[in-house]
Amino acid sequence: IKTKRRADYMPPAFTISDVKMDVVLHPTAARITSYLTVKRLGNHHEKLILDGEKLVLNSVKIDGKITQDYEQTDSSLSIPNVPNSFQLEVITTIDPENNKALEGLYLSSGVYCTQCEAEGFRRITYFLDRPDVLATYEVTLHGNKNKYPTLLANGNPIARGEGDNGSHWVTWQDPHPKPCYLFAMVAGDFDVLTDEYTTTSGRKVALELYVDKGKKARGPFALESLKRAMKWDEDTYGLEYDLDIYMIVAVDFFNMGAMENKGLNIFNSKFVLADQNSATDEDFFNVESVIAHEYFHNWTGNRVTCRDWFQLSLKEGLTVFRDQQFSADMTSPLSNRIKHVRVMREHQFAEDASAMSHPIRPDEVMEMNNFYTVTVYDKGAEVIRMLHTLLGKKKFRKGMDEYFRRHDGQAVTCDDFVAAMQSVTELDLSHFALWYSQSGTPLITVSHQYDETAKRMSVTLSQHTPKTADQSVKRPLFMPVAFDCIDSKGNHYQDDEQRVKNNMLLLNEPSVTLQFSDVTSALIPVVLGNFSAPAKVKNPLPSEDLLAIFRFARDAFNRWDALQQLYDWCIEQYALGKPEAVTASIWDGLKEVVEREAQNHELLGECLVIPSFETLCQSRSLVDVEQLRQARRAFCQDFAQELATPLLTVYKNIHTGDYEYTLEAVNARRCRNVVLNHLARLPQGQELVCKQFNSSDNMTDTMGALKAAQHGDKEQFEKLLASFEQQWREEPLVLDKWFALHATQERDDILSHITLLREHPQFSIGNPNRVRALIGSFAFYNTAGFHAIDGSGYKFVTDYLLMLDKTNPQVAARIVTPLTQWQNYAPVYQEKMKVQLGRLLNEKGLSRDLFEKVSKSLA
Ligand code: B3K
Ligand code: ZN
Repeated sequence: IKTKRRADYMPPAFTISDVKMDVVLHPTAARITSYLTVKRLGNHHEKLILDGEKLVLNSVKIDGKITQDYEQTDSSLSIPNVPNSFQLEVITTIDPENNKALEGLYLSSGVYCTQCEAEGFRRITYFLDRPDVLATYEVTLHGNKNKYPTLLANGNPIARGEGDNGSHWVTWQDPHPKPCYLFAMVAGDFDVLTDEYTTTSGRKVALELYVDKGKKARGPFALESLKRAMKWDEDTYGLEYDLDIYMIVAVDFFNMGAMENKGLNIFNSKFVLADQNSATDEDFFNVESVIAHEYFHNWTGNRVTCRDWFQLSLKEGLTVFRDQQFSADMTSPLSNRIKHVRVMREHQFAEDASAMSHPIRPDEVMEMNNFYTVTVYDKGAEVIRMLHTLLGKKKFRKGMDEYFRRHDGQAVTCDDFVAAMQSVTELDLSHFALWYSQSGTPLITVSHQYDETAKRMSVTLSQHTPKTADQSVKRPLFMPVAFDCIDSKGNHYQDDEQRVKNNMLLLNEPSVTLQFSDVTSALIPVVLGNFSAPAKVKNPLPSEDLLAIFRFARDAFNRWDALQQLYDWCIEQYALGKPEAVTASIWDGLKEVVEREAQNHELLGECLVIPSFETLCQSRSLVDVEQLRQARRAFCQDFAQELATPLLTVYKNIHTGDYEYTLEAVNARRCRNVVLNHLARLPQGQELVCKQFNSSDNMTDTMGALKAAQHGDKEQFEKLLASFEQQWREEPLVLDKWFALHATQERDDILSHITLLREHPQFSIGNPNRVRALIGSFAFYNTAGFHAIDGSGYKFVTDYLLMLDKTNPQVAARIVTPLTQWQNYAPVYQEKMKVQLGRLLNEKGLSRDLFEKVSKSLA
């Protein structure tokens, strides 16, 4: 298996400017005829080498004449002695029904659809399957009229007609040159929701949403979200949609969330279908944000695309940043920011600490699908956010305008993006650009000293990036560190030299020391407001200082974070066997927090969430899983007991009324459910849980009650689970919530329990949503079961992956992630995790996807 390197990039030897395709659908023998306009680039005599996988080749014609002069391998078709400019016709046959990898063209539950990013187009026909080859497409689809009344491809429909034996055909034309990874086609029998959107400049766009028959009522929210996204992109970036029609198709079998194919997005139905009965507030939020994300790709990704796959963050980091901005505008900045930080701390920091560590612009790749990571996406978005912080809103917009002015219609690099930004600012971005090439999580350490006699305070911030599996030498980064200094009464202080400007410190050296003169008491440094850089912070402060930050800091994120740090410290005391270190005054401080913020549902809801086990792991090393898990659990139990009275008051005082999806109502439900989750650990909570479950008129409160119930009486929990299944057994998408809840249970027989659930009529190894819900949830979030000390959890997941890898390597390679993060755990766990990774590595015929992750993690 070959490693591809970023440094080896070469422009293509040929290009393809126009593609005409004729597709005759058939479950096991679909016939693809492609007519390609090919041109040699530059002065050379190389042969034309096209990519192709799992294709049956029927014929090759050059300028209309059949030729046998070609060579075929498993992954390519080479044709020597071609003219400088010619028409190539290739006919291939493929097998969509048996395509269980869900890449290329596949047929699942009666729907044909495609997934071409990153390198799936080569499973449809021979092609230069690389993003720097841009072509216009005209595609004709033929299919049975009854079974597939809907035939879709990118662009606009330009002709349709009837054929023999009950078939029909439609021709689609996409005038915008695009890389083949944005190609899509769909055939099926759907319900359609239609709407219309008029852009600022007056262009009318038809909107069409295709969903499974009978699911129409769950579509409107997605369509409304789309219109909000279109409007927002016009208002915020001046970007309008550029075709007459925008289509979204929801399918049940999909490897990831959604795909931004030009004019024809294909979505996992999980991110389209939503109504109050079947979807939680979180589901609604996700629908809106994924719809927006894919829409925003039309400019950041499609109009300006990537030169090569190493540049993936060019489109993904930027588009995630844009969808985050959008969501913050549609809902609220604080809860959004906290959401992103949780992803960074739980998942991205863990990736950096593992053998899969890579920069947001990777240098080496075996299987591209393995690099759709939290690093490329979420850390990538954090890097863009820092640029936004450094340049300010106005200049950032100017830089974006310049980026589109320079590169519309091109396939470019991350350097091109930074250069466009550089052109609008005096700030030298050359040091900043290190964020693209250096992997790892920087640690900012804060130390401070107060000199009582001199009445001087000094605060030192130093940065250090620990070496990672992929890079041993690290340099200091350039980062904006939001900084504030307060005293215990809440007064704010400015440093003598005014190195902190507008609460922002630009850290570009290994360390910097700030001086504060004429201060009459020690000050409290408040660091990394709004999570201004993707870094870890070590700023050990006593609990009273953390509570003071919560009370007085200007930055809401800092306030939330101070409590997170306090919880983390408390749990550590429990782990050290000193729970009494969490004194009555700390509990009192926490009670006060609840009482004082009782009306602020958004902040309180977030502040009452105890850091997850995974987040706790990131501030520790060689974690003794069992010890930390027990400590966290014991702390949660005491938390509920100590705070019972104020929590109960909050719960009772939040009246959510009839279901509405509004910001206020979402925050109220969220706060109430977080509180219920604590109360459920107490005898007096059982009734509340039951009552909420039975009286709920929406999925948010139903799931809130169900999740809370797992902390209380086991029998009652089982009862509620059973009643949930009764109600939703015909709705696999809803049942996924139930599968996931089962999979994360702490119970001694968890493995046989999951084995039993695999036999559930709605479970299927062929459906990625089911597999992620049951097996993925276990591997990622069932701390007790996955990390069982006898290694049985690791073995269980590995056994499953060995099976899954045979059909769907992409999904298998995602679920292996927790195993590859063995470095974080104590040696007893490490050894057992590595045994299972070894089993995977020894497997004959292991996919490239799994091989890359497993071999790297054992290297
Ligand atoms: N660009 C796609 C992801 C493709 C993943 C390929 N394995 C969805 C998105 O990021 O919008
Ligand atoms: Zn994306």
